[in-house]
Amino acid sequence: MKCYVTANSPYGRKVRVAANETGLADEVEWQMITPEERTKVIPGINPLGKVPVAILESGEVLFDSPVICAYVDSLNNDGPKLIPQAVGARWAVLTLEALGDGLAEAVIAGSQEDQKPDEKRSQGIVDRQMGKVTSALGALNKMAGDFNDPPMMGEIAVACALGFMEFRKLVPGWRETYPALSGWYAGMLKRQSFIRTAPTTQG
Ligand SMILES: N[C@@H](CCC(=O)N[C@@H](CS)C(=O)NCC(=O)O)C(=O)O
Repeated sequence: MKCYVTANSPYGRKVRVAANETGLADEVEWQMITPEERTKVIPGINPLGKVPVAILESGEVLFDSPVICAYVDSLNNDGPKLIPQAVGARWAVLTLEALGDGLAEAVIAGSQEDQKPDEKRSQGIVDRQMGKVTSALGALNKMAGDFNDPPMMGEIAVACALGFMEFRKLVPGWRETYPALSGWYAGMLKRQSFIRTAPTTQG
């Protein structure tokens, strides 16, 4: 499988962490591209023009990150599953993944709007996205004590979103405001899968 990612995409990081956690990272041909290359190359593969996107040996194209992560997990027959089969646990894991992905989406939308020059920037959009970020952080702080250890797909998505939020410096002081969540996140950052995939450049 070939997988296109950018260095700092929280969604690309999810796939990279999932591949590391399942021991499959070396079996993926990673295509680390710049945002400029993404604009040129990816629309020919994914009509939405977004990464991550994977191309299987068969030529089949997979997107978006929940689909690629589920595919990676389906290849993992030896280690612990990132997405459980059991009905109750499965939907809880996938819903937490959606909350993590939604947090990342609000962080991206909020920071992109915030970076615009004053004459183009909408404070209403920034406030709306920041409202989602704050509400998600509050909910996650309450849930952190019950998170799976080792992490499953939900925890991985949440930690990737938090990593991107810190990288963009969007919520200064969040670690003090949400101590249960930040205590859990500090533990996640020690995992090899997160150390190996940390954001590196301003992309
Ligand atoms: N729901 C998608 C979101 C993917 C996404 O938004 N990727 C961003 C990078 S973080 C992207 O490629 N943006 C380029 C664009 O929107 O044109 C997923 O989970 O993979």
